Amino acid sequence: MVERRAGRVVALQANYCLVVLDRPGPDGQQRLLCTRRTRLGKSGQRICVGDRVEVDGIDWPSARAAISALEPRSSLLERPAVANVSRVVVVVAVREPTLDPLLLTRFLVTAEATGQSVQLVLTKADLLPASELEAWCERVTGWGYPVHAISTLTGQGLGALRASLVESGIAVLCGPSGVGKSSLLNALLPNLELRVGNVSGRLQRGRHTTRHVELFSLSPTALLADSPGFNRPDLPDDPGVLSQAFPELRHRLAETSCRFSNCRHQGDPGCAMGSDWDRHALYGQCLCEVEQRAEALAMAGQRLAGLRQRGSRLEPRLDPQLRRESRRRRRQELENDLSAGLSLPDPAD
Ligand SMILES: Nc1nc2c(ncn2[C@@H]2O[C@H](COP(=O)(O)OP(=O)(O)OP(=O)(O)O)[C@@H](O)[C@H]2O)c(=O)[nH]1
Ligand SMILES: [Mg+2]
Ligand SMILES: [Zn+2]
Repeated sequence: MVERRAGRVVALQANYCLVVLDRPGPDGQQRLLCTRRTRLGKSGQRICVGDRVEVDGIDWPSARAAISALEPRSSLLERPAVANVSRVVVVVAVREPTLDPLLLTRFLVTAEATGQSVQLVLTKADLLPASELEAWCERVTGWGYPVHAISTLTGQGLGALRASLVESGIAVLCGPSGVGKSSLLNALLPNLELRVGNVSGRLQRGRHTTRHVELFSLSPTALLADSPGFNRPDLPDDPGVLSQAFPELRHRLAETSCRFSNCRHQGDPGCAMGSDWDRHALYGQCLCEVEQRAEALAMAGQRLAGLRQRGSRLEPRLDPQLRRESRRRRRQELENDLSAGLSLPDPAD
């Protein structure tokens, strides 16, 4: 009989998945290096860190196996790709690199796309006067996010953060490079010794030290993922999805509605949101980008469908050969008219 075991993917390495089994094997092995069965690839199923899987073909002495089945996911964070997340922890530094509210907002928007709870960690609290730190905490609390201000140098805030992360489930640290995600994991799990890199240059950017997503156990039931930092999270394609990713907007719109159903929530008359909210301008910037991309996509779609925009009308796009033909025909007709004694219209008309 084929031996099958259930487990969870905790890391991806080139073509291999590192799977931790729910129950240890004969000699206590619990971590297996696994390939994927080809039929998994054929059904278009991509395996992510966090996925629940079934393995077979187990070779205990070499701790190898093959993933034969993938369980349905309860949630997915697209970037970094982590399945079955219960909490997304957006991590930004208060300094080095400088805290940019727009970049922070973009990270929060991608985190919201999971539909799971989102919290915020402000790192390097030791680099900012207490009053400025407090002001940041109040500001993001006003956006609707629980926040922990921490320092891995002084230990500030680490106890409270740990308490919030040991709830069962998978939490993911995500944020720009160099903000101290790996340093935080090292502080929470002192035996880990993950590589950290310093920040450099005028903008104090990180060096993309972490290259892979990996899950670590904070408690028997709580897993925490480190992830590679990146600097430009994507926005959704749909303005409606964008508005739902701002808790301030989401909560207001759940209570009351704007006068027009296609309201852009930019403080136009009849907008339930008005313009008197902190992230009004940040929302506007994100919305413009989403709308511009939607427009560019629509134009590309029309071009593919052989249509083009003429003022407010769509008309069939003629292929250049046909257009040349029809221009030649018009010129010919004009010449015929002229030779028949008709005059051209006066250019001043
Ligand atoms: N002053 C100060 N520096 C910190 C703190 N935490 C981390 N650092 C420094 O920040 C730099 C970047 O830390 P990392 O942990 O590598 O950052 P990261 O977010 O994992 O970066 P990537 O892996 O590139 O995404 C290192 O030089 C750390 O020593 C902190 O609390 N205070
Ligand atoms: Mg790192
Ligand atoms: Zn509105």
